[in-house]
Amino acid sequence: MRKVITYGTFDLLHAGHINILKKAKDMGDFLIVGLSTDQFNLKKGKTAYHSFTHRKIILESIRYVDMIVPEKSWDQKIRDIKYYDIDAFVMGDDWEGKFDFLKPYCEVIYLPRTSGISTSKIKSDLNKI
Ligand code: C2G
Repeated sequence: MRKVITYGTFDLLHAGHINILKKAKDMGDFLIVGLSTDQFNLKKGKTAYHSFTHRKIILESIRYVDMIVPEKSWDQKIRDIKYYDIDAFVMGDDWEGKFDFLKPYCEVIYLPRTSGISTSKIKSDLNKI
């Protein structure tokens, strides 16, 4: 069984999130999502609208997602890849190159982001209403 992992906040879920989750799942048989905790988001300098609990409920309902684990720190990825026996790590290409240190442990794949949509764009557009 080919296992894929990806990480993110997945706040205010939109088509860009769904597209990468679908593409990541299509690269294997089992997709694990490392979902950023609210505490970790503070370290990422972002505050999600939905709590971790709600973002997890929403993500669990997506057909492409097989398992969700909390993302609590920047340095858990190697541990996760070994522990869950991951074959491929997938991220949007806004992260291009940032996770190449994972290459000794699994395939590292950066996929093109879906243009024209982002959680921050949703927030700023709503503020203009
Ligand atoms: N994404 C995308 N297209 C968009 C918006 C987001 O493909 N229009 C992808 C991102 O590239 C990322 C995933 O969707 O791979 C989740 O995006 P975020 O929730 O914004 O995640 P991020 O804050 O980038 O956190 O350790 C990694 C971090 O947790 C990633």
